[in-house]
Amino acid sequence: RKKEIIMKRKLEDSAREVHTPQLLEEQERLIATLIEAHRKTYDASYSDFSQFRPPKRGDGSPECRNATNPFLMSLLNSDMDELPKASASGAEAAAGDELSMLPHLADLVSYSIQKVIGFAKMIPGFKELCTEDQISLLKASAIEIIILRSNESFTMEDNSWTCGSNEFKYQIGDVMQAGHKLELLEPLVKFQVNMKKLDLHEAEHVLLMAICLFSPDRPGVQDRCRVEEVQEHLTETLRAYIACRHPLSCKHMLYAKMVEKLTELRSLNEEHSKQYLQISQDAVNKEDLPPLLLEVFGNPTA
Ligand code: 8C9
Repeated sequence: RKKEIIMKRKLEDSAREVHTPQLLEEQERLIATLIEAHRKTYDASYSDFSQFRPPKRGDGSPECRNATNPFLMSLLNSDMDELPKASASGAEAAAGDELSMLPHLADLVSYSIQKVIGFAKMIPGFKELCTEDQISLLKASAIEIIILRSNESFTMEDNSWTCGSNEFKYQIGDVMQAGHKLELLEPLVKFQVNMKKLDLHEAEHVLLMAICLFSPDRPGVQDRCRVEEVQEHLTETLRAYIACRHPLSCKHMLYAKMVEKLTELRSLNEEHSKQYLQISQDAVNKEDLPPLLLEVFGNPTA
């Protein structure tokens, strides 16, 4: 009888271990490190944005977007009776011109790449990789991590990325004025909405970005085993975190849903590569694309 009770208790104990894993001290520390790394590299006041080349938005009217008479248009639409000095190319006058948002968004993306690199360097295990592997991981995941981190500024109120003032509020139309096609931007916004609905904790958000970075199947990665080891450690930590910190009502399938987001990011990434090639060729004025952006996403003229 006594033996039976002891046996029963043992079984219950092991069952509890399976169903409610503990967050190990080491995992707690990892999460704290990642959160700190993110906070150091994500400025939620967006005060740096005023240093980017300014955004230029057309009024959205067909006349403006398809301006065949940019100079006439600018004179008719303003109180000026002289052409602005810097508009010899017509680019200034046609604020609604095809690629008018490109310089600003290119600067935003270049800035974001720098922040992602800073974040990566603070993830335990990243600096221990050889430089070649660090570069391969960053090149492949940069756009995915930017899309993930941008969820913090995304709002479902008007489906925009709102970074402070109206000047730095980005809607689909603004991104189209950087040469991106609606076919790519619709899934991008849908992705943001679905991410927002997951309502992730900060710990889950930063773990997802780290897991995305440490994907062993990226092209060019030499030491796949090391990358996989780190990724498994991160996913184990994420599972444990969800199991013991996330409220029962909403943790249902959360881990699976997060993994699904990584798959969706892959297809956004793939589509992006195609469009990037197009845009970088259209951007006749190559100065529009910062050197870091060309290095990370590729320079077709190099
Ligand atoms: O290759 C790209 C590119 C961008 C501008 C160019 O002039 C040339 C090339 C990036 C393309 C992507 C869209 C395609 C993804 C599938 C880019 C346009 C997207 C952004 C920058 C549009 C605006 C809102 C990717 C992420 C989008 C946004 C990010 C918002 C952020 C604000 C803030 O949360 C970035 C984040 O790092 C923040 C600091």
